Amino acid sequence: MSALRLLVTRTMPPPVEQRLRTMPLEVEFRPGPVPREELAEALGRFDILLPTITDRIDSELIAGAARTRLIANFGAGVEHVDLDAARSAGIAVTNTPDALTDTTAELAITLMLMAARRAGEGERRLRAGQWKGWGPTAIMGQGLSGKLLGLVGYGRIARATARLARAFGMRIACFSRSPVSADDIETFASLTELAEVADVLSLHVPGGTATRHLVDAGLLARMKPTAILINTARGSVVDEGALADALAAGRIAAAGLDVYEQEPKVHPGLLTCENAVLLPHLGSATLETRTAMGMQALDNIAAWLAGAELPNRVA
Ligand code: 8YV
Repeated sequence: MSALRLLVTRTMPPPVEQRLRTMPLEVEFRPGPVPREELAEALGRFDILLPTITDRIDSELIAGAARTRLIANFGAGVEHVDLDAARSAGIAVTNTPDALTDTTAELAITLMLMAARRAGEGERRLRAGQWKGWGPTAIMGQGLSGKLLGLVGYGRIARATARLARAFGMRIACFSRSPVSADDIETFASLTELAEVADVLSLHVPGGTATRHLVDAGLLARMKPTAILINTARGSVVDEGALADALAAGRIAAAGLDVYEQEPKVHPGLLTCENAVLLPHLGSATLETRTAMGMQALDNIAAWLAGAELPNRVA
């Protein structure tokens, strides 16, 4: 019997590639994003795909998937894969939910601190030779201690963010469909009510149609003028044009973003806002975490090869 074939669509951390080479598979490694036509063709040639967020596997591609039976996604978010279409086609889909929890929460806190303390703006000024020296009123930001962190969603990353935020003396509130177990977290029945009182509003919901533009001009208008918006979830959750307008007009104080609606494009209005901290989707970008994510994807593949239950099955 010929070996099962696996396509890895991006370069993986070395330990992940090393382990892959020991698995009973014929593996093809691709260095960069795989163009759509090649991805379509791959679904007819490979039994297993190990894709990332940059590979959009929609219902049209899945309809033509003659060979693929497992999509072992490298990453927690899977809105780039049409899960319903995969289910109907009998293709299993897994993700890597636990590996990146703390790392992404750390990045949410990084963005909060940078936005609150105007760190990016200060650094840009210094590098441009425009720092004229210390002054009692120079580049004044705001502190986090005692402020209210409003979590939108209460999954793993939101809970990890809350844990870190407590160390900064923040109070925590939440709007979530799932029950909130912590005694010190006030829950709100509506997102608008939470947005009205939060000093920092941090997004932790999945992407996709259900959450598209949850943060729009209407919601931004309800936020405090001193509030900070943090997005480490998915770009589609925020209407970027509306956010750029709100930041430029000072309707909210600042935003810290790691994800964008059309990555790697960033709304031009955001690029000119000094009060926007803009990071290039670094949420899970540490060597340890990217390695752990790869290993978790391989654990799912190993389970599938063994005919066992898939540890992180999402479809
Ligand atoms: C990943 C992420 O790096 O896992 C996620 O959902 O957003 C990122 O941190 C990316 O998805 C890799 O596919």
